[in-house]
Amino acid sequence: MNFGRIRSRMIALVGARDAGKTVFMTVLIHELMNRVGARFNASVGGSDDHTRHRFHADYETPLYEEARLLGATRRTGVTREPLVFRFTTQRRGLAGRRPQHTLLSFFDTAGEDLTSGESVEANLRYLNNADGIILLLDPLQMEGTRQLVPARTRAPGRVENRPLDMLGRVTDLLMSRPGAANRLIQVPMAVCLTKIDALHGELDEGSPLHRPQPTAPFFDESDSQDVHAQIQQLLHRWDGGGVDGHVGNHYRNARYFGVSALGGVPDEGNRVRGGVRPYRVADPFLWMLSEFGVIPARDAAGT
Ligand SMILES: Nc1nc2c(ncn2[C@@H]2O[C@H](COP(=O)(O)OP(=O)(O)OP(=O)(O)O)[C@@H](O)[C@H]2O)c(=O)[nH]1
Ligand SMILES: [Mg+2]
Repeated sequence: MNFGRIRSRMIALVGARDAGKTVFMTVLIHELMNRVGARFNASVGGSDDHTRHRFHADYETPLYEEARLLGATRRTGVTREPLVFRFTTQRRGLAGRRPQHTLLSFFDTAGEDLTSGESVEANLRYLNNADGIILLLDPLQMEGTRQLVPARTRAPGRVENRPLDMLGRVTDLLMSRPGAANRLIQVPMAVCLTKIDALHGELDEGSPLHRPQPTAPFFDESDSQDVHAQIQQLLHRWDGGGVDGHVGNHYRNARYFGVSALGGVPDEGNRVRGGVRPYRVADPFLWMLSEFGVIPARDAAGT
């Protein structure tokens, strides 16, 4: 077997405590394995036994078979091992069809590791090697949504959880790379508002976040631009201009997304009633794959 043909990409998942990282990763991978793969005629699976076993036992079974949400991800101490998945598509070339493999490593960071600059330095060095970063922000932690949703829907507010502070720590780390200080950060960054289900009532009728999620076998660029503009507006409404200004001033290639991994608010016992009904969870990931050239991007609304 020629392993030299396998492109390996590392995607890091970061976000403050309770932002929804563990749930997002579980649902994303479950979707990739069960639905999104078919959409792109791709197959997705764990690339080693450690990943296959851990994903099934620690992530998928509790959520999908027991409808139970996992507790907080514990901080590392030792180097965290990523879960590694293989995304395989067919590529047509002169020599006929051949498989194209992309390895994707996911780190499910503990939000606890992001509460101080020091601990970011110590625990998130791997961010410097990421080919893409998915940054999750919990809109329910933002000042502007406090009056909008019942208290039990929200994770307890903690000062060190403030989205802008957390983003600032990640930026500091990325800027400490040699030569990075006086240019925009190059790595693609998907900035996602999670738990969008809880704020459904706050969106205008015509919002792109009310549309059915795209199902065509390409990344829908025009739909994504609409969502980007909507999230930018929501960030200003709920969080002031801080996050948007920070992203614009530090990142060359950032895109906004709105996702719901669960599709509804869990009950008092933090159990998922009525099953997991994700909305747009795969979008940020598909954008990355299109940036990497693994899947095509197209303007569905365009001519
Ligand atoms: N309404 C709603 N709530 C969600 C969703 N995803 C997660 N939550 C809630 O947010 C809580 C935290 O989610 P986790 O995925 O464990 O958060 P995390 O970012 O991994 O947190 P740490 O591991 O502590 O860093 C869950 O227990 C749910 O109550 C969602 O899609 N919708
Ligand atoms: Mg977690």
